[in-house]
Amino acid sequence: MDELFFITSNRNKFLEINNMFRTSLKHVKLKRADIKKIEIQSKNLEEIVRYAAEWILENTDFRKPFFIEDAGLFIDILNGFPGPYSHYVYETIGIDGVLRLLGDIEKRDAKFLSVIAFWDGHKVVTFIGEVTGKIARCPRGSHGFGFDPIFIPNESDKTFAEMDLNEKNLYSHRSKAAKKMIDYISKILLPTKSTNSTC
Ligand code: ITT
Repeated sequence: MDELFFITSNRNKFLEINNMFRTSLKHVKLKRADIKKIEIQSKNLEEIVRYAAEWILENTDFRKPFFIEDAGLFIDILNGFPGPYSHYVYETIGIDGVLRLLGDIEKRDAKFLSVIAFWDGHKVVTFIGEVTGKIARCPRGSHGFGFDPIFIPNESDKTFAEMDLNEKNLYSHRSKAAKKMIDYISKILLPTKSTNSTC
């Protein structure tokens, strides 16, 4: 495999994973394709992303190795809301709306989940990444996208938006899912180099 397509409308998501490919999987060129895909209603990101990958295979003639990724912010006190509806919630009530829903509440635990569905040319394989943290009281930082200004991973005092891309990748849900996919590609799909040239 010398090229792999990330099917996404979100340039920031592409940049985050591309950064990992450039250091961990140099000989596979990551490309972005923005193909319209279908999203079913489900609470389960893995179900949503697997269905979308299979839909692409059944309804388009795209047959190069590709993956798609679905992510969401799950807030404990809101029973996991917005979760799979994160895109819609971001577009409608946005960060301010989420902060209003939480008000002054002390319990601000949340997590980001990322699920990648990877078509390896034969089958769809999924990889999951998770990061736990807290919702900040006010937005901070200017990097990243989406809910980055209000998410503080437990291992840091900064919001994701106060981190550059490399630092966010140390903690993020997406980098954890992408690392599993990169390991899978390295072990399963890339030919291993022989270390003994005499046999
Ligand atoms: P594609 O489905 O085309 O890849 P998208 O922007 O819709 O792009 P998702 O469905 O995966 O991406 O994400 C849903 C929303 O969740 C996204 O629009 C953001 O508002 C939020 N989100 C996801 N990952 C995030 C992250 O790493 N940092 C901040 N917000 C994130």
